[in-house]
Amino acid sequence: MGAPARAAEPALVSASYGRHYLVRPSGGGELVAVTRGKRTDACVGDRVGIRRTGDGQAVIEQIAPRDNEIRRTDQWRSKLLAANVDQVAIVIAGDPPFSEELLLRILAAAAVAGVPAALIANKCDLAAPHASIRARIDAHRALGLPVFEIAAKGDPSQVRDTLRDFLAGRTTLLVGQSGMGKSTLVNTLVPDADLRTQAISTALATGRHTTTFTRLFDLPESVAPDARLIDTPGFQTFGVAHLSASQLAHAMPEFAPFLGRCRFNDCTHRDEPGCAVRDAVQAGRIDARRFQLYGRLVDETLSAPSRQRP
Ligand SMILES: Nc1nc2c(ncn2[C@@H]2O[C@H](COP(=O)(O)OP(=O)(O)OP(=O)(O)O)[C@@H](O)[C@H]2O)c(=O)[nH]1
Ligand SMILES: [Mg+2]
Ligand SMILES: [Zn+2]
Repeated sequence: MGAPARAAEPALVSASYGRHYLVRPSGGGELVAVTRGKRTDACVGDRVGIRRTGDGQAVIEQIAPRDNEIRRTDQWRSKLLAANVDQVAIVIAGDPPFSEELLLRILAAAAVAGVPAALIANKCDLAAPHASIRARIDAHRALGLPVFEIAAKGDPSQVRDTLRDFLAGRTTLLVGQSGMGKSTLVNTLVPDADLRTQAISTALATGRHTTTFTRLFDLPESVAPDARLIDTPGFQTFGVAHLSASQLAHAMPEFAPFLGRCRFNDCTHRDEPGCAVRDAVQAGRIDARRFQLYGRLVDETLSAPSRQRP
């Protein structure tokens, strides 16, 4: 009989860059870690069991079942953004202009994951660009989405006052296109984030300005109690091929009154006759542009080569 295997040490994944991770053992500190063998499916927010190796590093041995996970699926590849989050904050801005379609894609992924979403409309100090997205901000408010308007580069105390209640007691995943100001916001809310970003850049051998790794930060108690923020790399695509047509339809809040009223039970609300959703679009009760975007997402999901389900 061999010696009994030592129980894995509990830890939280606090950063990921490719196959490299940082983990926080429950006893404190932070270690560089890798997954065992070819496993690459750990992500920030995962509760894991680790084994320390001699060189002050660690191997991730187990991943605990997740409460939720946010993922995107581009053509062939599925990518986990984070797990076990309480909410998703999508950062948008007028300059560079945010994409309505990308926003809808993230909202759908969050809705299907069962994670509440909110919008952070950043760079409100840029008067003309901000005015150019005003109508779209209001449209999302009208759909029931919380929206916070801030200037992450502006007065830090104003940013804190606007976001404190929203962030307190929760783990918030920051997502959005590149250049919207996610990292700037983190730096405003977490005074030593810049330093810690540099430290991890060295540890994980990167050094670019645009964010290349996903990173969890604890907010100082004075900014928001018991709050964590996860900064992520910006993206230019956000595939939703892992979602079904029905999941996508349920992710559209304005479809809700019409779902279940179509002639066919499995209506995808594309070309089917007797579609209550399309009737609602024609009657002006659903925004035609949003419906058109929905159609593109459904086409993508129906033509996905091998639909991967989490
Ligand atoms: N005027 C203005 N500029 C801002 C504001 N917030 C961020 N910026 C600028 O926008 C640019 C992009 O900011 P980042 O914080 O790097 O954006 P990001 O979303 O983290 O980008 P990625 O890491 O590439 O995803 C930088 O030049 C910031 O200085 C703001 O509130 N007002
Ligand atoms: Mg960034
Ligand atoms: Zn229908």
